[in-house]
Parts: sequence; structure tokens; C-alpha cells
Amino acid sequence: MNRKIVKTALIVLAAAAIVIIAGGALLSMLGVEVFCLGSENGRMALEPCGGEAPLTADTNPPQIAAGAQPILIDTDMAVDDWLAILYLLQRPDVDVRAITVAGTGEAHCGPGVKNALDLVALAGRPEIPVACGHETPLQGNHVFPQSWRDNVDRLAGLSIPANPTQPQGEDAAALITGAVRDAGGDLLIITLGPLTNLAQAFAEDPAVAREVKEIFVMGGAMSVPGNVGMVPETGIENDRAEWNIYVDPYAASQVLASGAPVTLVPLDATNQVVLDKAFYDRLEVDRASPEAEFVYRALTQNIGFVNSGLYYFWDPLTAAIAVDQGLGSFASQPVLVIEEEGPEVGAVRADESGSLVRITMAAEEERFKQEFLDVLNGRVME
Ligand SMILES: [Ca+2]
Repeated sequence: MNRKIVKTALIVLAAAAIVIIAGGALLSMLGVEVFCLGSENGRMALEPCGGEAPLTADTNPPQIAAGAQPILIDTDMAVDDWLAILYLLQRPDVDVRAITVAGTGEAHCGPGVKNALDLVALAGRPEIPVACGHETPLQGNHVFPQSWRDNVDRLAGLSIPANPTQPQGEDAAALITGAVRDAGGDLLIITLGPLTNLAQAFAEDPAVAREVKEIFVMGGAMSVPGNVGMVPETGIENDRAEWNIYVDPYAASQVLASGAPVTLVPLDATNQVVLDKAFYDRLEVDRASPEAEFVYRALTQNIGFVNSGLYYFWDPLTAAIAVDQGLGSFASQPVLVIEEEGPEVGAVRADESGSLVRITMAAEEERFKQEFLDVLNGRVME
């Protein structure tokens, strides 16, 4: 009899342990912070599982230098966008004036804006204004894969301190126009997602395009395959288009033809700078700032992608080339965006009747990677 009671109790305990462990793992996967019993100053306390210290804001952000380049970042708040934004905020020769979120990109407007605000606060710049724009393309109905959107909406499961600053009441197009006018012809715009916001701003006031100093666009694939057709879950047959242009080809076409000077950073250049395990290992032992720590944890949460060998520095490379053009080599060429639905929709094609743009053909891989680590860690550039 006693043996039976003991056996039953053991089974109940084992079942309870399985429920607790599996439930914790499930909650973690869903982005819910799971707490474990740990000790703090010798006393028992609840702390995030895994034993990592909470991420805290940078209390020593770089002083913006006199004559720093004013910049607006238009982002779709995916993982590599976070890297690009933190890199730019850590450069003393860059003055990030505003961030606009492309609601047609990977993140949805609500979480994208919240994550952008929290990220600028992490970098010690909580006052930077953030606004979102249209959540549907100006034409067509292309969207990013849902699983990608879910991952970036929940900041890949990371939690960072909330920024008390509220989102801008005005929309992204109005924030772009205001930033262009405030900078008096000196604003550099870096776009890291679909071009919906910029096209909207230029549609509302075409003169704005001619007052922009330059636009750097992460987008397109000239002589290499696109990346839209590489995602099995979507079933899209298209080996020419790159995602940012594919999602809103009309918007991209409008921006290229707007009269603003445009430099594309296409897959031809970004394919040369892979974010692989070797780089992750370098970062693991070189993360002395909150920004570097955040990037390390974001990559850890996406380590499967890093290990795949198909993860690139798309957006951070674009950001770095925009402010350090020696990292790229360029050629000028007239191009068209294919807007017609079909197997090439969203492709950027060389065409004499198109808009003249500058195209980044190659990138300095090792110099970029070292500079990225130096800047992220707050090591002042020589
Ligand atoms: Ca992006």
C-alpha cells in the first residue's frame, strides 16, 4: 500500500515537472518573460530565466559632434534594422533627427513604433521622434511572411526598458517633410524597408524630394538572384525581386523617379558581407556597451538564421555606407522597377528609359565588420 502511494506521488511529481518545464519553454517561445527562482544579494528573488542581467539604457551615449550629418532613418524594424539603428546612434558624426516606421514592412505599426522608441531610449536618445505610415502598399497587396512579422513585432522575445516618450501624433510622411525642411537641404535619408513612407511624403509635396541631400536605399538585386523566391512558406515564384522593393514596387518606382539623388545598396553588395557564426563569436567577446549587448542577444535569439549562412548585414551595411562611403564602390546606371504583376514584379532592371541612380556594386567586408564592432562598442573612430 505504502509503495503504491509513493509510486503515485512520484508520477504526479514527474508530471508536474514536465508541465512546468514545457510550459516555461512554450511561454518563452511566445515571448512571455519566464521567471526563475534565483538569489539576489544572498536573498531569494525572482529573475529572468537564463541568469542574464536585464538590459539597461546607455548612460554614456556619444556627444553629437559639431557639423554632424543630420539623418532620418526609415525602417521596417526587423532584426538587422535594430543593428543599423544602434550603429547610427553610436556614431558621434551622425545626428539622427527622426525615425519613421514602414508599416508595410516586417513589423506592424504598433509594435514597430514601440520597439523603435524603446531602442532609441536604450541608446540614450529617448527624445528622438518616431512615427509610422501606411500599413498597406500604395499599390498592390504584397506582404512579408507572417512568421517573420511575428518575430520582429515581439522584439525576438527580448525585453528592454520602456521609453516614456509618446509616438508622434503626425504620420510618417509629415515627420519626413518636417525633418527635410528643418535640415535646410542637408538631410540624408536612409531607407531600410519598403519605400511606402517616402513615396507618400513626395506624393503629398513633390518639392520635398528636391530638398533631400541624398537617399540611401537598401533594396534591389541587379546581377544576383533576388531573395523573395527563397522563402518556401510563401510559395512565391520570383527569383529577381528583393523584399523591400517587392512589397511596394510602385512606391519604389516613385522614389527613384522623384528627382532626389538615390544610391541603391542592393543584394549584389550585401551578399558580400555575411553575418555568420564567426562574426557572432567576435561579438560575444567584444560587447562592452548596452548597444553591443542588445545586438548580441538579438542575434542569440536568431542563432539558427545566423548559422544558416544566409544571414547578411543588409541594413547595417547600408547605414554604414551612407555615412562612410569608402566602404563601398559605385556605378551609375538608369534603372526601372517592374510594377506589373508576374514572376519579375518588384525587380530593379537596368533600362535606358529609367531613372539614373547610383548603385553600390561591392563592399569592404572586413573593414565594415571591424568598424561596426568599434562603433557599437562606443570606441571613438579615428
Ligand atoms: Ca529592414
